[in-house]
Amino acid sequence: MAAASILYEARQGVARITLNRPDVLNSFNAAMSLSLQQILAEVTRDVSLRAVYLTGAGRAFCAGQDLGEAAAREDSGIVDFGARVRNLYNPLVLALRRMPKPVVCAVNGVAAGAGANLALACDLVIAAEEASFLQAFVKIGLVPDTGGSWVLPRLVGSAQAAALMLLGEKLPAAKAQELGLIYKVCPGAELETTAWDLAAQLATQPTYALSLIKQLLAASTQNSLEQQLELEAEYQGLAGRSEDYAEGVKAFLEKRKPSFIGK
Ligand code: T3D
Repeated sequence: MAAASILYEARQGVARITLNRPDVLNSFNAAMSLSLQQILAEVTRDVSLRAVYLTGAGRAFCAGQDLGEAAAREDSGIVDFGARVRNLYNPLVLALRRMPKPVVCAVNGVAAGAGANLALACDLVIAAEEASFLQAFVKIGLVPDTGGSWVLPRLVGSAQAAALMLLGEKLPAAKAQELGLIYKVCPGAELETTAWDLAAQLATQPTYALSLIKQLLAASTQNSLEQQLELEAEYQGLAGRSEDYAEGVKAFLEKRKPSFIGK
């Protein structure tokens, strides 16, 4: 029986998701994308899960599209790449961005093409020192997808984004951190513990406020200052009515650690 292309378990309030096609550097075939879409939809709905941890099995994070599957498809006739991107990759980006809980991505090795941009759709990206990021699309005559052309200029500015997308060169993890592409780098042997501990800690935090913070960050890329100030006021109105706010203030006054329930 074929191994599952996505491994999934729930522990300590964290949904742990592993891309699991290590022989092909966890590259995406259609089945893996559809399976990941289904898991992300379930995790979105499950209020007992308050953080997500995403990583890859073996020595890579994800090498983007499975080029073996692509070659087989091309042999059998014309391929609608637009439809594939709409059906297989765009839903993943939107699910991660709209996930009402924080997503920590542990990039354990090379992240190429759609794999790089899948990582960049997560909220906090931690990479192993030996990991790298690669906008590989141009090397095979494609354009960036999976949100790359949207997120890269916003993270690193248009000059660096242009170089990354037009040259398709490998960017080592340390350089990715220096440019502001990712949150941080750590030794490979410490990646799992560092990223997992962060996800587990986030799962004890005021999840509702975290989800509103994610929405504020997303909206800030489009909004004027006036619009953003108004949105902050609106969301503060919502957060201020949450049970976690009441608990946070009570715990502060009682000089103890808060016990947040995520509502
Ligand atoms: O229809 C659609 O889906 C359109 C959407 C497209 C989105 C995209 O993501 S386009 C970009 C596709 N990805 C790439 O072009 C990356 C291709 N891979 C590489 O450039 C390199 O493999 C890496 C830089 C990622 C890693 O290099 P390295 O030297 O560490 O490993 P390697 O030796 O090249 O690869 C190891 C094995 O994985 C090898 O198989 P083998 O020889 O051991 O049997 C290799 O063929 C396989 N592999 C690596 N990447 C892919 C792959 N197999 C299938 N698809 C891959 N993307």
